[in-house]
Amino acid sequence: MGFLSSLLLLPLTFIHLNSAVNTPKKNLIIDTDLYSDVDDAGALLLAATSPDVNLLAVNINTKTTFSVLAASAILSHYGHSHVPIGIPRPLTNITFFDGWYFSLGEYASKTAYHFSGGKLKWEDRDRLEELDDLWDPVALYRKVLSEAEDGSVTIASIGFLDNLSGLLNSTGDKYSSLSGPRLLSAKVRELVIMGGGYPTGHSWNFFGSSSSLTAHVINNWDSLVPSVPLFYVGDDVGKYVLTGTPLMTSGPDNDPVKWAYIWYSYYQPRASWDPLAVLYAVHGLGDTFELGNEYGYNHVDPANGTNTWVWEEGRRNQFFLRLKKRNETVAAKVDELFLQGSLSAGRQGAGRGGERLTGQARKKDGGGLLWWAYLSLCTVLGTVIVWFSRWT
Ligand SMILES: *[C@@H]1O[C@H](CO)[C@@H](O)[C@H](O)[C@H]1NC(C)=O
Ligand SMILES: *[C@@H]1O[C@H](CO)[C@@H](O)[C@H](O)[C@H]1NC(C)=O
Ligand SMILES: *[C@@H]1O[C@H](CO)[C@@H](O)[C@H](O)[C@H]1NC(C)=O
Ligand SMILES: *[C@@H]1O[C@H](CO)[C@@H](O)[C@H](O)[C@H]1NC(C)=O
Ligand SMILES: CC(=O)N[C@H]1CO[C@H](CO)[C@@H](O)[C@@H]1O
Repeated sequence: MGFLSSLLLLPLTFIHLNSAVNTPKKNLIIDTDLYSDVDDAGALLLAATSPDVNLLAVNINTKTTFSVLAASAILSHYGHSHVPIGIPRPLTNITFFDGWYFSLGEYASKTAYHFSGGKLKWEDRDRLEELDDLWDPVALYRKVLSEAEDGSVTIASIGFLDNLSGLLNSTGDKYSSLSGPRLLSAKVRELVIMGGGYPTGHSWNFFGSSSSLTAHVINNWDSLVPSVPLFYVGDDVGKYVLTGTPLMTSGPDNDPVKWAYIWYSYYQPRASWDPLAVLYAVHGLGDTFELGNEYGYNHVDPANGTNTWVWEEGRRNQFFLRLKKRNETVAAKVDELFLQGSLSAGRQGAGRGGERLTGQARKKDGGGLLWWAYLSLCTVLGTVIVWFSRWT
């Protein structure tokens, strides 16, 4: 009876979580390389569907048209068409090709095409740079930060750090008279960075675009923005937390992130580097993470992006995270949030995307139907149990 009743209560818990309206929302800005790995799409799903998040902006740190369009499509599907998007210029038409394993697919252009939506649409792809709705990342950071309440913003950097370097170098403009570092000091409560290895590592997010810009941000942070703590989610944290299977097999057919995972990984689960960084940015340590250090700071080699922890007792502004639970336990939690988020979009009536998918592709799975069958079964069984307990 214990198992049966908890199975029946599960949907009620979901409904309860989704209707919690009184929790103060966390102001979040995401800086993402939504392009080469699909975990950025999973991270956007979490940020866009968490009831605890007020998503202020999404900055892209690759330069391709498809990243912007995919971001717009994903945000629009989850009911966030209003969230502004920034990307550095000039844009390119480059698409990801897995020339390393020859096993991963490309998802950004497909997501952009099949789920086109929001302010930046597939039809506009040749004139994106002319649109007022497409921001320069540094200008967008400065506008959104200047409008936010003091000390209220969390920035989750889940890609390259080039835009943050630009923000640190920025000076007063029409949005704020403050320099980049002063604006950050006034408005930001923490910067969460996915990248690096701890105590030492060689990480794609640190060397993949510009090692020297990564070094500029990380090596100068404590002197430029001493009041804002840095939290690192290293490669090792998410590497063995494999997620995406329930989303791929049981998520609604009209969900762009479900398809992004399928197109990218062909139904194989994927490491959760970026989703875990967003999970920390939203919920803090909780029962999922613990701090790996009490003191010290990160140093990045500007020549090759290799990072090394320097154990200096006097420095207590930077921390790297470790998992507090087993990989499988954390994966189950992320998977539950993926599925819950993707189902919540369907319930809100958002997400009419995916019209361009062929009938054949859509027929592949009936996850949405299964879910409703499950809910109906719960209702019927629940009624039977209530009746039964009255008679005994
Ligand atoms: C991208 O491709 C489109 C055609 O689909 C072309 O019109 C546009 O000029 C290209 N943009 C760049 C930056 O190459
Ligand atoms: C910011 O300034 C530093 C020098 O202080 C420079 O090395 C770096 O390239 C600049 N960042 C950007 C994005 O231009
Ligand atoms: C990066 O450069 C440093 C200093 O030259 C060197 O010690 C380190 O081995 C290099 N790392 C890689 C991965 O090449
Ligand atoms: C996750 O899996 C890796 C590889 O098997 C292992 O080294 C690590 O200890 C595991 N971490 C946790 C928290 O279970
Ligand atoms: C990847 C990239 O080019 N980033 C840019 C972020 O924004 C600053 C300022 O707009 C540019 O200088 C960077 O090049």
